[in-house]
Order: sequence, then C-alpha cells, then structure tokens
Amino acid sequence: MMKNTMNRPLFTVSVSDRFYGDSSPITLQEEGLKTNLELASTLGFEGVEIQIHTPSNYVWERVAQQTQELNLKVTAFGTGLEYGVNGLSFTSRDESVRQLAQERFIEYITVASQFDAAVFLGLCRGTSPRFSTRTEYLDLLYQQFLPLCEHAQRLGVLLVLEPIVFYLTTLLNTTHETLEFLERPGMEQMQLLLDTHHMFIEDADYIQSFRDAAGKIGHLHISDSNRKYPGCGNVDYTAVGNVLKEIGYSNPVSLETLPYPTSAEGARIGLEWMKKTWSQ
Ligand code: LER
Ligand code: MN
Repeated sequence: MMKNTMNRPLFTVSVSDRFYGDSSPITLQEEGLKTNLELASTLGFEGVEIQIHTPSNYVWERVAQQTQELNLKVTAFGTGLEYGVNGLSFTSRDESVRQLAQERFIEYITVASQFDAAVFLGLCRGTSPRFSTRTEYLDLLYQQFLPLCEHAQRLGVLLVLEPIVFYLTTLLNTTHETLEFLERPGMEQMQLLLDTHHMFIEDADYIQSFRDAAGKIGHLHISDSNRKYPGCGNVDYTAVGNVLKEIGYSNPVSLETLPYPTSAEGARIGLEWMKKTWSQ
C-alpha cells in the first residue's frame, strides 16, 4: 500500500450502493454507489471505504474515474456483505462455500490493487459452533488465509483482519487474540482492522489495546458502543483521539456507523470529531 505522507490519518467514511437497513453499520447507504461517493465528497471527506458485494457487478474503471473526479481516495474494500448477503464463509463445513469465498477474495484483492486499497477480512471468517471447537476452526481459517496472503503479497495489497464482537462470531473477538493469530507464519501481508465498537465490548482496556497494537493497525473503524456516530454511546473518544496521536497512527480512520439520525448527519458529526481530534 502507498505510504500516507501526511502525519495524520486520512478522514474517510464507509459507503455502499443501497440501503441495507438501519441496523447495518454502513454510514452512507443512500441509493446508488455514485450518490454516496458524491455525498462523501460534498461533506468534506478525503476518502471512502467501499462496502458492497459481488464486485463483478461493477465497472471499476468507472468508479476509479468518479472517485478521482471527486478527489476521494478509495482506501479499502469492505467484504461483510459477502457473508450477510451471499453467505460466503471461510470456515463453512461445505467445501464449495469455502472455495467460493477464496475465489471472491482473490477478486477483491485484484480490484483493490487497482486502487492501492486494503481488503477487509471480517464477517467472512464465519464462526465456530462451540467454544470448544474454536482451535479447529482457527486452524482452518489460517489455512484459508494463506493463499490470499500470497496473492495479496504479489499484488502489494494490504489485508486487514478485524477482531469482531462475540454476538457476531466466536472466532477472534479481542485485539490481543487477533494480534497473536497474526503472528502465525506467512501472514506478513495482514494487519489489524480495529473497530472501536468491538474493542469497547471485547477488550479489557481498549485504550491500552491501541498501544499494544501500535504499528500493526492498517485501518480503523470509528463506531460507538451503540454503533452510532462518536459521542452517542459509551466509548471515550477523547481518550481514543489522544492514544491515536500518542502512537502516531496515520493509516485511514473511517466512520462505520448506523445511518443515524440520517446517513449525512451522522457522517457530518463524525467528520467533525476527526477534524477536532487532529487539529489539537
Ligand atoms: C465490519 O467492519 C464490522 O465491524 C462488523 O461488525 C460487521 O458489520
Ligand atoms: Mn468494523
């Protein structure tokens, strides 16, 4: 991935191609990807993470041209909808589903290489049916990730793995267990995607987690304890801002919030938090 030469993160927002629901944490989910790109640019964001599914439905050269004209950097591709909409899972008991997940992520990595963007590994990890089978499922996940890491390395694409809260998966919930997982051999192309929502619920001390993960955080989601914009819930965003500056975090910071009270208003307030944090 190209190095950001600013000494602060790029201010970005999650955008989609349509409305996925008020309980879906994608900030801009108006009708049409282009509409959301235009909205992100009008609101003053510097970049976007694109959360769609089935990338072959898009003409990516056109999206590249649109984002260029809007002066937006595409920082990442979110893949959670591949699990939610298409049912793709790397730990499915069905080998053909695992195979489809492999092929789909190879596709994402190839598209992301055209944008110098990262690819998220989130909900598509699937889940272990029992706590007692977690080790077996994590080993399977590791085997599934290795070919993706190789492809990503060849194309110079960063993969980012997100610790996700217990109510969505039993695999890799905390920042520390995900850091440990990333130490397995062959995973050098993968870093962390941290998300303040998951960290707040899962980590014993989510501010200390940022320090412990310093240098290994490839992308960051801003989402309060209730998944709304910063300030709506219990996350201490003053402390989050301070620790991010303390560790010199300069990869993208991205709003991944419920479209509350509307897509545009939640995004506007979230961007204000980013600007205030990095102007001090
Ligand atoms: C995706 O980045 C995420 O945070 C998950 O909770 C899916 O919404
Ligand atoms: Mn997230």
